[in-house]
Amino acid sequence: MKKVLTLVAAAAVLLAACQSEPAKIVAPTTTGAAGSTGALPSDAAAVATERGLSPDDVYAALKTYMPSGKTDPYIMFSSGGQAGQMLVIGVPSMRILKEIAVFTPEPWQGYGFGGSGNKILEGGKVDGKDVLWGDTHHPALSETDGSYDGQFVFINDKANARVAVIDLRDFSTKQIVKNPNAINDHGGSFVTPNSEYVVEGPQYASPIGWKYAPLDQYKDQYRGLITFWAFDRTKGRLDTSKSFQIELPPYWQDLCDAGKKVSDGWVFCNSFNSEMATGGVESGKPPFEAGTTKNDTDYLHIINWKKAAATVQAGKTEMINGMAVIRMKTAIDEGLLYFSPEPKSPHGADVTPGGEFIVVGGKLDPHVTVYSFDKITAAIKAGGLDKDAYGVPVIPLDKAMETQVELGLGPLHTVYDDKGYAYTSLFLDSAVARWTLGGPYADKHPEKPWTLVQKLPVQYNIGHIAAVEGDTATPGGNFVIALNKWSLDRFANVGPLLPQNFQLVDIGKGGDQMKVLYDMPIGMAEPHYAQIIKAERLKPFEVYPALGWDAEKMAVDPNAITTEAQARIERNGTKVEVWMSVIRSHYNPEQVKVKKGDHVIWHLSSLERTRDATHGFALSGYNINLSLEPGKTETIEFDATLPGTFTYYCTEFCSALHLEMLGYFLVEP
Ligand code: K7E
Ligand code: CUA
Repeated sequence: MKKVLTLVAAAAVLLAACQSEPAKIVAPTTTGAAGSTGALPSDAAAVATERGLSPDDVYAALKTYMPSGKTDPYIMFSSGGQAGQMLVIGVPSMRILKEIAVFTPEPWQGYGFGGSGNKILEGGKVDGKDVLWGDTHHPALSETDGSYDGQFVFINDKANARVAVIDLRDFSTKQIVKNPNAINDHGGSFVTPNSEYVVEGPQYASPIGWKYAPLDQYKDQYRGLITFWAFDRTKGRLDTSKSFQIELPPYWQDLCDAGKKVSDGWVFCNSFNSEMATGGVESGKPPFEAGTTKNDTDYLHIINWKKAAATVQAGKTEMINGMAVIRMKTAIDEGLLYFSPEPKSPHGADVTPGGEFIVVGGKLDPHVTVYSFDKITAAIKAGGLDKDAYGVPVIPLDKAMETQVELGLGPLHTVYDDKGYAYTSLFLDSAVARWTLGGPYADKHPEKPWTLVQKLPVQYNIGHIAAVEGDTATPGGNFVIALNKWSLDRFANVGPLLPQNFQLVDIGKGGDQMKVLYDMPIGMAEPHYAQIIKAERLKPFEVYPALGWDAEKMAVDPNAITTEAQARIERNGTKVEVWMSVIRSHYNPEQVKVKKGDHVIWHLSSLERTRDATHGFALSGYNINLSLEPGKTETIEFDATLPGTFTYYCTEFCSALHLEMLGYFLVEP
């Protein structure tokens, strides 16, 4: 007779085993009473023994395994780093669901190979020239009242100061904007609590509008510049005409976070290089790494964006390259810009769920510094503040600080759960620190407020940390993910360039110890930040809502055809226009004949309504490649400069006769 036990009993056995020293996993002797969740076969223990799995390993497997056909409760949107893309990952299974093409052409999605993706990528041109990659850092899901609403996600390109808009109805990029006055960014994207603005904070100071100025004019000519891109939710687009920028001193503004709830209307950014070092190690000056870390403190930037928006309304701006800019002096006079000192090379500024506190990590300090929004506003009201070198009022640290919490070496970023705990990445310690919040969070957990309660080693050099909705007004708990920069000994050797390591961490129900559950190699770039949303908040299309759908405009395309009978070719002088239908398993027409030099406009409409019945369209020799999901229409336009006999064929294995889905494109010399 087969020995069986319920999953619950199995978990109990495993958990008991986990508490003790490494032990062998034994098949339990109880039989019967298999619950509706099914039974665990006795040979599970044999598998564990054969594979050398510890009780902890088996627990981790049970927590992360996703049976075929079941879907994850959480979805992570991760930066795709230097790949310029965005990753979509199921949590806790850690399965990659999609790589969304953003700043870099991507063939599977037909993005940047002749179709509408080309138009979107054009928005990202720098000075009229293609820049076909990006260094993506911080995804920002759109929010309503400080919580994710599942409608859009934004991401920045640090290398070129660009921001992209992805529509979550079809998980594809709709817009890229180039910052007209900044050449790099970092403190973005972050959204204000109702996605009124997408914040793009600056990084390395440079003259506004990418002008030239020698480095000995750094203090006068170089500036920081924070951008507030106005978001039109109905159109799903950033609107430059309603956006604005604020000129800042040339300290290197870093990460930002928007206030929410009690601090709605404010944005907080950390900064480094208040020293205004300009490098020059080659001419005997201190290198940047020394020059930028001389001072004991830098400045937390405290910006009242609602006041800034009113200042723009009142016309107290200067137009620079088509963007309204609030000059630094105006920002100071209007009382919308303040500083407060931050200890030792800060990184990360993370607002607590209710908006009461801002937690700043100090890369060279074992503490995180917790600022109180109440104290900040009281200090501003009291007035009489000293000024920095540029005249910005500075709130003394002791007037703004709630407390400091000693966590360990290299605290960077902080996220939150639903039980009053904060989780901070410790880069130098390679650890996740869990600590208790105070104030209104103190009665959510049993420990003393503002105290470190556990440090979990991770592998290795953790940068960002993500938690389920852990940067919103309504954190979800259950898991955090360590975004580790180094993986060293975690995976099979694939040569000197190693994958990054995303480690899934079980944070339990509050009092339990954190545990690493799963290592996920990211072998395509170095992601920075990620956000995790409850899957139930996402409501994407299954197929495009109507035949002839233009996915860029999110509307029916007037050039679409909706029946095969409408397929045709029309010639007008040297202009040839093709209306092509695409349905299993043929294109119509199957022969397109033009003359060398003709201008070709080619509309392709998928007539499919079946889910997952995607067709491709690859035109040999012309660098054209499209993805035609059910209902989608795409248009390509080109000059037939290369004479010869070409084929176009379907690149998705759509049916048994997929190989027969092709046509001839004849370009007569
Ligand atoms: Cu890598 Cu947020 Cu760009 Cu910190 S940043 S790690
Ligand atoms: Cu259509 Cu293969």
